[in-house]
Amino acid sequence: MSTPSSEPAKFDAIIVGAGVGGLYAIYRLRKLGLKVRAFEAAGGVGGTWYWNRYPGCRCDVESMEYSYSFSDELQQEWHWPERYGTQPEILRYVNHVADRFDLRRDIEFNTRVREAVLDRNTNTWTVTTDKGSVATARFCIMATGNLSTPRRPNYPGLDSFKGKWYHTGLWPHDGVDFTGLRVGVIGTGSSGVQSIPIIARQAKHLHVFQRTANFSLPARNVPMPPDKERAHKAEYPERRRAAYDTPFGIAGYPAPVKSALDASEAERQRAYEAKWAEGGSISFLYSYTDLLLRQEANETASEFVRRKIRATVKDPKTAELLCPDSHPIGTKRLILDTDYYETYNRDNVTLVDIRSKPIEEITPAGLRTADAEYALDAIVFATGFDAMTGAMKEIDIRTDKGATIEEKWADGPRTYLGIMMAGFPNLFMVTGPQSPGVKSQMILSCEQHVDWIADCLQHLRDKGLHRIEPEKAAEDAWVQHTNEVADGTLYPLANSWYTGANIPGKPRVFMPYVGGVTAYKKKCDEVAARGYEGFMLAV
Ligand code: N01
Repeated sequence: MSTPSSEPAKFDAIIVGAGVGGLYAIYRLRKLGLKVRAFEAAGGVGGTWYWNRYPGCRCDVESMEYSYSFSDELQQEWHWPERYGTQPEILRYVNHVADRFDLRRDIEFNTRVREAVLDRNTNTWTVTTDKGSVATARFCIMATGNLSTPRRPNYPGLDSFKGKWYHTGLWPHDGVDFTGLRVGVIGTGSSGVQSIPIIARQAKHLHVFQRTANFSLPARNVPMPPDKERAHKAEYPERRRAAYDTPFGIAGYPAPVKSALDASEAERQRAYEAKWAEGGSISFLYSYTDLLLRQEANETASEFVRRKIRATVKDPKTAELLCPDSHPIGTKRLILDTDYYETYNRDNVTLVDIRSKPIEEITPAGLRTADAEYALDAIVFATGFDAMTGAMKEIDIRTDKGATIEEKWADGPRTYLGIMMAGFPNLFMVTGPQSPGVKSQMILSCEQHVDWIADCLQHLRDKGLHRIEPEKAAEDAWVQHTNEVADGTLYPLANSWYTGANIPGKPRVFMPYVGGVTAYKKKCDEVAARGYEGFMLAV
């Protein structure tokens, strides 16, 4: 890599991020014979699984599915010890992949990309890092992740806090021992819900500060049954293919055939009970065809879970506070937990409602809400991320014609297929906004995008072309289509990170594509088959 005073290092493609998507991009582009360089802010590979080391962190997609499909030897040889992978196990797997395919030699770790600037005359991206080093490439691939920009609320007084504070998305590598401490967890999304039961077992007392109650289902994690693993591996290639023919990119769940409103109350209860006992979110949301489409149908499932909460949590006031009433079930990321609601039956756990009595400040001794003071030795911010657009917007992405990402996405993201943006040629995104990424099995979506990008680069090379850029009309149509699809569902009703509602001042736009993996992949394949329809290709 060059220093500021020397000539920029030259590559064919620069990849930003060495998470699941970035690693596969290195592998795939290298196979095309391209000279690639990846920059990674972390000290190691793994992206989200590198940073999110909070207690209880575990994937909510089953481990036999949540893994790469590109190498049959890899998927046959790797053994997942549990139904759902833990963070350490997934990180071990990603490291294994990096070693097995010798990917590290093309990655510069502990290096954050600050700026990416296009020269349209030469079709060259110049990337500058926080080390001041500079590299150039014809193509730039943003594998920057959807949940990689942690955010905590801007409460006054944090600097004065005498205890220690943490963010779940930036957890210390050597862990945290909460034994004997008075701990406050702020936030009850997936990260809070997964960590709260474990922190409660260590802490002297745990206060959970909840602004919005969320729906959570039991994960029912178990050691991997050997017969299940054998059966899955025997059919791996077919199952991987079948996954693309499902809405969420996950095979093995029979598609629903009936509206919830066409079932009797007793039939619905039986169906929901069976799914509750089975564990997992896809299975539950697949109970009926219209749980994410019609509020009345959704309410039958929402109320089923509320009844479970009331039956589990002994203190009725706490139970009521934990019952979500602000959004239909599934319209925020449906959480999977182990003993979450049960944790509120412990004597050392107190739920605090900060919707009616917000946190006003952090004090030297803890925090103060509108009506009380809480003495704390440690505060855990489980407050989420500037999702989907945050990581890209932290980089100063611009062209010599004056286009900037800041301006381009001022009113929300605009992309064609979630892969490229008009005005920013040769800049690709892996699972960008307006693609199904976060609403699918992420590794499958990363592979799909990287394969599409690699095929596109091959096509350009075969035709002697050097530039690709979406037509503005194609982008406008895709943005409109994405919005229309979302508006036909219940998703926009929730104040979620899908809509940017969790970040003050962020434009409220529903960002993922929820038309399903099948329809999306078909569209991407058709676009490519028609000579990259909707894109301008040039020498
Ligand atoms: O973040 P979140 P997360 N004052 O945004 C609260 C993936 N993930 O890190 O809802 C007070 O969901 C906020 O309250 P509200 C998964 O896709 C996956 O938990 O905005 N509270 C909410 O309760 C997930 O969806 C896994 O009212 C504030 C919480 O903090 C995504 O990452 C595990 C606040 C944030 O919840 C993000 O999950 C973990 C404020 N100012 C994460 N600001 C698995 O695979 C925010 N909150 C299982």
